[in-house]
Amino acid sequence: MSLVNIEIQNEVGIITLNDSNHKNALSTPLVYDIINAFEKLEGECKALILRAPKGSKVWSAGFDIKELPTHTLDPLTYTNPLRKIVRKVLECPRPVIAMIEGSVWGGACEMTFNCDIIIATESSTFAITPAKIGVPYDIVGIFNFMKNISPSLMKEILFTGAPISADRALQAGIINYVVTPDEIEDFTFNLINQIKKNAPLAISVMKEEMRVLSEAATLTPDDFEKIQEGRRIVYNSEDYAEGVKAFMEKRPPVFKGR
Ligand code: YXS
Repeated sequence: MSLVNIEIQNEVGIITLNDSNHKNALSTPLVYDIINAFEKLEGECKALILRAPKGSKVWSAGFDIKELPTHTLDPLTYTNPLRKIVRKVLECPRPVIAMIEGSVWGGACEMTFNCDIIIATESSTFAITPAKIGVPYDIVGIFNFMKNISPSLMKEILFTGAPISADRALQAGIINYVVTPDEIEDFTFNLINQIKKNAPLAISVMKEEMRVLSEAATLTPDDFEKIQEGRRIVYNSEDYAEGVKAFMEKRPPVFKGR
């Protein structure tokens, strides 16, 4: 049974994350169901909406912490499901609109912030929590966040792990609109109706141009190796093991800096 609901309304594909038992945590099965939904819809729809069920308190709890590998394994490699779904969103030839209700956590923020347009309700919040769990977020993920978020705000969000409000995200230009829960569906479709009147091929190529240009970053091999060495120290640290263990045991972690 799929963990997402798929429907098409007036040439718009709607993908609803529906694994409420796990707070829509981006587990491998859920991510692969989302990817399959993209592949089913992107050829026959003019835009896609990524959403949770109406009235959700938690849009997505982020990466499935229960899937975080333990010691000596990099938790966020190129083939990791989170990496795959973010690439799918970025490479989808159609506009992908994130329709947010509730709280968005960790890797789910990376997925939603890299959608093309983000519309959230007033009470939505966004939190990126690797520091709370001791996870060495990968350089691609940090790069993806920095496309939309200024360095100082990114550091505040990462270092505190505290949620920011939809209004704060709007002020910072991370998301496009904040509306009421009653408005969000009509508002989203009205925006998409404007897009649908325009040339899909031109939109598709401009989306790809922006993806390619936004990823045109220079990084020396030495710097890359230095960062990977630093990440190896983190995912081999006692703190990383403690962070995951504390989450499982539902208690605050005690980090010792080693
Ligand atoms: O105890 P049971 O078995 O019922 O399971 C609980 C939680 O363990 C589970 N759950 C998760 N399982 C795996 N991965 C998750 N991310 C996750 N979040 C929750 O769902 C069941 C219900 O959770 P509970 O009792 O806490 O529900 P709640 O309504 O009181 O609170 C919902 C949340 C989402 C506010 C709370 O569960 C929470 O704070 N979850 C962790 C959010 C988070 O920090 N996500 C980041 C995941 S790591 C990630 O995305 C990146 C790798 S990184 O860390 O680098 O950003």
